[in-house]
Amino acid sequence: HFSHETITKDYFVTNQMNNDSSLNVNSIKKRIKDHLHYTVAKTPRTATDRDWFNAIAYVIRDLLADRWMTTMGEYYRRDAKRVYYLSLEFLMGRTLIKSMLNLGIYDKFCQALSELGLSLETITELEPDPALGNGGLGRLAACFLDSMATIGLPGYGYSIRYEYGMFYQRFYDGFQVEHPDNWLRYGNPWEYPRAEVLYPVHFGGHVVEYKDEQLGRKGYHWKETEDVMAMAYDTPIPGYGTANVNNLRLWAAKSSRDFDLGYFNEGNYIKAVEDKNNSENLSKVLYPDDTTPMGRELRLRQEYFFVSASLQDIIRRYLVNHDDIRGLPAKVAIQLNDTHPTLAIPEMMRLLLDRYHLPWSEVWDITIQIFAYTNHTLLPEALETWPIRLFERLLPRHLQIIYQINHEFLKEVSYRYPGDMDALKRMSIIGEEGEKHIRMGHLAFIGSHKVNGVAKLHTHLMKTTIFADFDRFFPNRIVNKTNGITPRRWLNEANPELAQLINQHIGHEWVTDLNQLKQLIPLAMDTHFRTEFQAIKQRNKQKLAEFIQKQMGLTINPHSLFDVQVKRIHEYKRQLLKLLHVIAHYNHIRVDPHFDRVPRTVIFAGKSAPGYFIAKLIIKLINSVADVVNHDPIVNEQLKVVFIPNYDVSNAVRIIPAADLSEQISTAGTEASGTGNMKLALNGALTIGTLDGANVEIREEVGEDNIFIFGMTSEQVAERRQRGYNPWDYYHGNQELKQVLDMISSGYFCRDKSTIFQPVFDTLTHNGDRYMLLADYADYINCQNHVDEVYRNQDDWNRRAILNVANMGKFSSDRTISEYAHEIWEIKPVIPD
Ligand code: T68
Repeated sequence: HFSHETITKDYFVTNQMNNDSSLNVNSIKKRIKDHLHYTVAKTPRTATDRDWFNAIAYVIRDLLADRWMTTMGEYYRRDAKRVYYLSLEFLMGRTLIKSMLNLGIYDKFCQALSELGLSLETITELEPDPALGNGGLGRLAACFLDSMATIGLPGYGYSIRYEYGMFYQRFYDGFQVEHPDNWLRYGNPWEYPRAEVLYPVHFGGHVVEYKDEQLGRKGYHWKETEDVMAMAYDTPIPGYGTANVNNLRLWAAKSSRDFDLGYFNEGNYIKAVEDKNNSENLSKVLYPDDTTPMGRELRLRQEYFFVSASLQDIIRRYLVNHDDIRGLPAKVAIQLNDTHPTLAIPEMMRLLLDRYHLPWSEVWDITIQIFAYTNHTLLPEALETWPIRLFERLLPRHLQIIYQINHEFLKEVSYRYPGDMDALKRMSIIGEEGEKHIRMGHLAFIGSHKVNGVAKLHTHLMKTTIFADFDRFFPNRIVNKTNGITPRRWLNEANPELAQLINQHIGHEWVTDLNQLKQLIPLAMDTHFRTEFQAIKQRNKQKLAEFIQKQMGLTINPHSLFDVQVKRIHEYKRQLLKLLHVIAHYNHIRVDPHFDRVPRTVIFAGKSAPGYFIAKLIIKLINSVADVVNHDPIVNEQLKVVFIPNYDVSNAVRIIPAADLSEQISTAGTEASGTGNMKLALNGALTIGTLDGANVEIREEVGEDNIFIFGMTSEQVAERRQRGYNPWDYYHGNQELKQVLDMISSGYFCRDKSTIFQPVFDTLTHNGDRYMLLADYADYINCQNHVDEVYRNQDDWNRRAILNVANMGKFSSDRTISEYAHEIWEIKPVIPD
């Protein structure tokens, strides 16, 4: 047994790279020039900046490779239990700076580059930002990899090597337009292709039952399948200040043969190549749907493809130095990041039953011991289901296995609740409403030994709503693991000046032990510290203002309050509520332009799912409001609205350190956790938010005086819904709100197409205002007025901001990962000597 404290104190190894005397500025320069010459095959005279980027990346990759092979060797030698984090998404962000910082070689590289006459800033910007994820769920997986490597846990990421990541967002006439993200166009220096690590993945075909004479029972052959090959690409994942380097293994689909010889011999070359392309399409593109339904066959194929390859690989690794497959749970833990990789459960069953010929009951025990499942949403439409018909066609053997799992499970349920037919119906893996379908959440729950939510409130709501039956049936299976973020990316890298200020006062241990930030608490009372803190925030704001000027041609006032809402565009996150406030504020300015107000810059960023009509219209509305407000001479310096296009990890790193106010305003009970809320608070933004997701715990940590809470609680929301909610009561009851809504519907913000925003008005009124914006409106406006008052006293604002930074220790992903390691995976750090 070990706690997070013991992990960091006993196991943390301080920066080994600093002791590596062979690595000095001159040797770094030589290594870079060598790679430019031999790997890139360019001379300093002919090299482009991108060539230099590649040469530098190869030098760093060499350093990673040494430690990586040592680490893998050590895991093997010690026969360590491993955890495999299965996720359809890893939103890694750029690698160059992160690796330099984690290896402790940043300063030396800066010096070397400058002596080579290169600009690190220019070169950094040439690295594509790998966006193999949608939002919080994918970024959480990336933060977890950083924490596992830093702590020294034997953790592996598994996912798909999408050729195209999250789309690139541009605005045309204020509308979101999606562009393909061809991130591999110039190659990827960080990855190692493993052409020899190749597994077949089967689809389709049919199942033949046979009598196994040896075992004296029935066996099953899955036959005449279509096969796709999965090929591995490895990316080393360095920890901070440690020699541990873990692995992220991504699968690419390759045709099972170059092309169909039959067609080829017939002279039908094109058809032969077409088939090859079709199977390779499997890993072509990431699905850009965040918590919106997506029942497409290719998605199910992606899920199975990646699960099947990963399990074959995990079992192969285990069998290298073990001969009894039944010992698997002692050496392997598998975490399912949402239900997307849930097919791993029936796939594990299939392999153990059909390939290793273990009996059902034993196979089931082994499976449950290995798997754990993380839930990331309660929204009913986002809970994954797949039509039975699709399974019959694509995965017939898995369907059989799922039916049997369900059969055994429902038998238990009916013993426990005799005669309760309704419980059987509610808890079944098979849903019968509409087309018969498989409920992936039920399958994941039943097949796991632990199921977790991602914040206290979320876990509580899991227990009392969507999984209430299951919590009663399997008490103690549901546990909470409040999300976290890596302080390396989100403070040390994103906000180097603040990091340095902190180092000067409390040392740098906080980078791997974020609770150390508590030592800043007394400094919140220190005028001199507050002044320095404010100066850093001011420079960060200045830098963001320059970026906005350069990218968008828009001038903003760097001395205004930066009011930031950055996240996926979704109705439940209520970007519209923020916009209602903006419009109301605008109206006040127009009525009384000379009133002394706190100037504000309202900054939005975020992508919408391409098929999510109303979210896309909200983007257009934000841009239209921005257009009107920013061009109204009466408004002048008092209010600006900015929608920064293409929110990704790189833009997050630019925006977050410059924020004063963090908008976390989802309807209570809808945001599972949020992680942007943590990033913003860690960088000294004050939160305005509802008691939703992790906001509840942020309030606990920073204290209620240092956060602006408004709106209904999740209980009040549930109660209002029960009682019957009528948005028109608020429309008619609040003159200011009515005016704002009428401006939206009347075409005030789009004179040439005056009805275009009617659907936005309708969702908030005729269509019932599902997320109760109108109910929370008045309290939100009051709360924003309070924000302005507090902001007028800059010194006091800074004091509160410092207390936010100082109290964010809990939200390090190191703490989160230590809890998973201890309470779910039962694994320990392994540090090479
Ligand atoms: C987010 N979920 C939660 N989903 O919304 C957020 N969904 O509250 C939480 O903090 C975060 O997960 C981490 O736990 C997502 O980001 C997706 O991106 C997604 C992707 C595909 C399908 C469904």
